Amino acid sequence: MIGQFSLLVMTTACVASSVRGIRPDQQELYNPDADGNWHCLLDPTIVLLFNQINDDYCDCPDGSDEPGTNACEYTAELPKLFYCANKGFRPSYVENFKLNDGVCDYDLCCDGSDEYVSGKCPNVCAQVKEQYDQYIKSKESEYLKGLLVKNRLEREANALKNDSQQSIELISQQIVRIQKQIEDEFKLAQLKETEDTSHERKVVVDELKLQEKLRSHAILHTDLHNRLAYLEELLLNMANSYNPNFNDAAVKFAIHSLQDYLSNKPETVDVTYHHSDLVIEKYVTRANEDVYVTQEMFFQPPTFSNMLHYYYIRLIDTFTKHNAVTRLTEKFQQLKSNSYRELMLDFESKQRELILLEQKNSKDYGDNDILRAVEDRWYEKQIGGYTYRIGFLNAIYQDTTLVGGYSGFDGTSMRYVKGDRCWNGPQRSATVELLCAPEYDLLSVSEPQKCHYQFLLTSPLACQELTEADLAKGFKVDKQKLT
Ligand code: MAN
Repeated sequence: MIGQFSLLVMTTACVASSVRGIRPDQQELYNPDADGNWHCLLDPTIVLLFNQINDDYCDCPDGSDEPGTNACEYTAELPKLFYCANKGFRPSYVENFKLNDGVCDYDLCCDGSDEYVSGKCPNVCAQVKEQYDQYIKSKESEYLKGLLVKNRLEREANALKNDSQQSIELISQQIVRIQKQIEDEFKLAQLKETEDTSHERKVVVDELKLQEKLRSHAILHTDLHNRLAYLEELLLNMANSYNPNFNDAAVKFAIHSLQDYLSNKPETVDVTYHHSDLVIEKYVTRANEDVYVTQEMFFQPPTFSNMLHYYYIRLIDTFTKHNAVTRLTEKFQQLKSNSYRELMLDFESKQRELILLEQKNSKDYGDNDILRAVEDRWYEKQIGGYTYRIGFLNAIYQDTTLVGGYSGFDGTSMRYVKGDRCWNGPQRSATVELLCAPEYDLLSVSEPQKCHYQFLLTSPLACQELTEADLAKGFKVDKQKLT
C-alpha cells in the first residue's frame, strides 16, 4: 500500500518502535490509538489489535496490516511493497511476494533485509554502491559524449537546412526571372510578328489595288480594241468601195492615211493576268495563316499551363501524323528564337530542380531537422543470418528484401512502412528504436508481430540531457562481482 500511503499527509515525527517494511517517515501511520488498537489505513472502520500488524495474517482488505510479510496477495492494482533501508546505498522497495523466498534480491534490497527470516543475505550495499557509481560514471560520460556528437549533428543539420532554404529561394527567384525573360521574349516575338504581319498586309493591299487597276485597264483596253477594230473595218470598207472617179481630196487623203496606218500597224499583244492572280492568292493565303498562328500562339501571355500545353503538343506531335496542329507547331517553332528555346529549357530544368528540393524538404527530419545531418547515410550489420541495411530517411533492407521506406521520426524512434509483402501476410514495416550512445550499433532485430520488425540501434541522435535518476534506471547489480 506504499503507493496510496504516499498520498497521505505525513509528518517527520519520530516513532518509538519501527514496523518492518515501512519507511521511516511513514512509521507514524502505524502508531496505536488511545486504546492501543490500530485501524486499517484505507478502511479505518476495521480495528485490529496492534500486534496483528505483520503477524503473517492478512486482516485489512488493502493489505496495510502486513507491510513486512507476504500474507496479503500482491496485485497490480494494489501492489504491496516492502521498504529496504539499504544503509550505505539508497533505500528501495521490493515486491512483498519476493520476501523470504530464498533469493537475495540485491538489485532492490542490497542490505539483504528481504530475507530477514533466514538472514542468509548479508548486506552488500557498499559493493553495490561502488558498482552503481561506476555505472553512473560510465553512462554519464557515454551520454555526454553522445550529446556532444548530437550537438555537432544539430549544427550540421542547421547549416544544411539553411542551405536547402537558400537553394529553394534562389531557384524560385531564378524561375521568376526566367519567366519574366520568357514573357519579354513573347512580347518581342509578338511585336515582330505584328510588324511582319502589317508589312505583309500592306503588300497584299498594294497587290489588290494593282490588280484592280489592271482589271480596269484590261476592260478599257478591250473596249478600245473593239472600237478600233470597228473603225478599222469601217475605213477598210470605205477604202474598198469608194468611187475613185470622184475627185474628193478629203476621201483620197483618208484612204492614203489608212494604207499608211495598216502597213505600220504593230502585231497585236495578247495580255493575260494569270501571273498577278497567283501572286495575290499566295499573299492572301499567307496573311490568313499568319493571323491564325499569331492569334493562337503569340497573343497569349506565357503561363505555366500554356507552356505545358505547348510541350504537350510537342509530345503528341512525336506520335501523330502531320496534321493542322503539327503545321501550326512547326510554324511556331520557326518563329521562336533560339534564346526563347534556351529559356524554356532552363525554365524546365529549374522547375524540376525546385520540385526535387521541395520534395526533399518535406521529409520528417525530426526536431531541429537533426536527421538532415545523416541523410543518405547507411548503417549495415549482420544479425541472425541476414544483412540489415538501415538508410536514414531512406529505407531498410533485409538482404535484398525491402523492409520499409522511411516515413517519420519522433525523436526516439524512426518508422519505416510499405516494404515487400510477406508471404500470406502484410507488407513489411519496421520501427527503429534509438538508444543514446556516441556510436551507431545495431543491438538487436526482432519481429514482435508478423512482418513488423523492431530494431534497437544505438545512436547519438537519441541523446538528451539526463538526470542521475534517468541513468540509474538501467543499473543492474552484477552479482558475479559481489564477494
Ligand atoms: C522472410 C524474412 C523473415 C520473415 C518471413 C515472413 O523469411 O523476411 O524475416 O519473417 O520472410 O514470411
